[in-house]
Amino acid sequence: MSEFEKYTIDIAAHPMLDRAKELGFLTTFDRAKAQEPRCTFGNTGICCRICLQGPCRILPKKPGGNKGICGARDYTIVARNTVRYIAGGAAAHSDHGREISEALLHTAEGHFKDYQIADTNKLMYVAKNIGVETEGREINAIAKEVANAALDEYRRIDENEEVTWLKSYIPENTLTIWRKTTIMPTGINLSLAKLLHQTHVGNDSDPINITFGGLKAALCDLDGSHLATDLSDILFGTGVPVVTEANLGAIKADKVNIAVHGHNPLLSQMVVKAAKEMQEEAKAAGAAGINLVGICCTGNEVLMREGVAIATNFATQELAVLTGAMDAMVVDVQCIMPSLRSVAECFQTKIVTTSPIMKIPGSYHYGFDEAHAMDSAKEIIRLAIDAYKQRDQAIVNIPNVTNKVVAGFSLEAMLNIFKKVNPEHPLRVIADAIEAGEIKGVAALIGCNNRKVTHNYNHTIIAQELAENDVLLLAGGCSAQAHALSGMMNGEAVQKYAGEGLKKFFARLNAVSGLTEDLPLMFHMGSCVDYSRMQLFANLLAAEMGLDLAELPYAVSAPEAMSEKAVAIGSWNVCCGNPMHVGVNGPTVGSQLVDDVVTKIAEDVFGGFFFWEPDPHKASARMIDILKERNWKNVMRKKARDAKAAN
Ligand code: BF8
Ligand code: SF4
Repeated sequence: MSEFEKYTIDIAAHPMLDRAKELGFLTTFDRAKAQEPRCTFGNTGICCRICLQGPCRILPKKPGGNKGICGARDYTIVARNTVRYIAGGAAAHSDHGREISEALLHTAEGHFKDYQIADTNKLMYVAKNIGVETEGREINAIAKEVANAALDEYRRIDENEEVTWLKSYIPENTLTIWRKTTIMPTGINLSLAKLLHQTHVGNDSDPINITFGGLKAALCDLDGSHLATDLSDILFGTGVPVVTEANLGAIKADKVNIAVHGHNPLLSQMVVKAAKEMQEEAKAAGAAGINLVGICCTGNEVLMREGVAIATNFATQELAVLTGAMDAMVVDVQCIMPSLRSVAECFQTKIVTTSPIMKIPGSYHYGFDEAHAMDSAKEIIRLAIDAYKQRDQAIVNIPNVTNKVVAGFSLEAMLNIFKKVNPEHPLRVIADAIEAGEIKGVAALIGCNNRKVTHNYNHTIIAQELAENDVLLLAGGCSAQAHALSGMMNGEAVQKYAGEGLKKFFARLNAVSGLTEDLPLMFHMGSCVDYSRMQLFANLLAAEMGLDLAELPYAVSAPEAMSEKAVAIGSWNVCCGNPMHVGVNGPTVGSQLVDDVVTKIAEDVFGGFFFWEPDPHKASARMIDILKERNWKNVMRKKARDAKAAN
């Protein structure tokens, strides 16, 4: 038994934490310990640092202490802090989408020679959805117009207009609610700037108005994410089922190991391509070849499209370096720990930053130039080959842990499988299983790692208990990686964990899927940006079942939510009518009023709501109850309709 069991359930992580201890390197787990006990003000969101008079805390026992210096009450402070998380998250996701849009535009115009349009079917599908003419036009002309439509989402400032992507993909009933509550965004940049303005000192103090401003920003997150996924699929291809492996054992002692880490696939796709061409160079340096592994959502992107193995997820990124066999870690944006540089100093590992807005002091910075993408990727790989030559094989220590992963389930890939059963109405396959009671509904497992809880534990328990109770699972982000690392993303896991109904459901699909492997316990739909795939799935399933989104037996869980993006994602899920579990304290708990708005009132307005539940057993039980209740209501509604029709 490892002394680190409280830190993580990942058995590959334990020997690496032993190693860190020997080396005297303090990992993120040690640093989390150093932060305890947490400040209650900060932990509950009632500390305001919005102006230089702060920090102001809510101190009810002191005269005047129930307000900040400017007079802001707890509800204003909590609402402002929460929506500023959303603004940060939406900015990150949307800016990622903007970069992909620029890349598609330059590719279509012929300026980015190393990129091509990989999926013309997706291009046509997206073009038709957003109203771009396709008949008799050249591919590049269509791509250019689609890219410009995406860029218009950022440029638009006419408040009478609406963002295109949401308008094109979200069901009309939900759009009506968003319009009535004035949260339908005009343009992404405008909405985010307005929210920062709204929450400036001495501006809005109405917690409801602030919260709704935040929800508009959350919808910008969905809009920017959705177009990022669509345009990434067009540029790099839409995921198809792949079989690979996950965990630190995917790092190979005899190869030049390169980890791609971050979120944006523009560079990592090129690294994959370059690595294929440069195997001989690696061999000339004495290695058996080049081995790519993925971490965090860049890892998910190249897993989906290229079948690249997963090394690990957010919390354990430092441990990949501690193997001593990582020659380069190439990072782009988001969720990259600044501490990577200091752990890399113990080894030959080169940390290579590539974005002008993500640099780490002391690491290698290669300003990635999309106009010469292949050259940039090759230069980075050469750096890794050089590092390999300096590697001391005697100190390499790679845990012998890997698990089989079956992934790559874009919505298109899933529909292709369901079409084998029902070519006309693929989602009838799921609708029938729900209506027959074979499965209880669908749950999306999403989100990060958060050092406030044991790494990957809650993800795993919730997934196992939902599966045991016949809930069909979708997964993405670091949550999907948690399941991949622990061996739950393959057909064997269905036999081990699924209830009888879910087993039957999978058996029917396996009989016709045409895949070499059985379907896994959960459909890995990609990175966090790709959560729009899950929402699109929910939209289509609701349409197939004749339900509103808020009636669909669908629930979402982020057991270890951590980032600002997670707050934005959770919020748009609520706006879409989805019950949204979060396994750590919500940022609103410091104000009863704001907390009631997001956990109770939200349901009356949108049908979706947040609930905070740190206990994974209670969380899965509540999710199952919610699915059962939605099913029961749907049966009752149908009975009432049938009775009315009979009279
Ligand atoms: O975007 S799940 S820790 S890596 S924020 Fe970050 Fe969270 Fe991981 Fe992907 Ni998403
Ligand atoms: Fe204090 Fe008000 Fe400034 Fe916040 S905005 S730090 S509550 S004075």
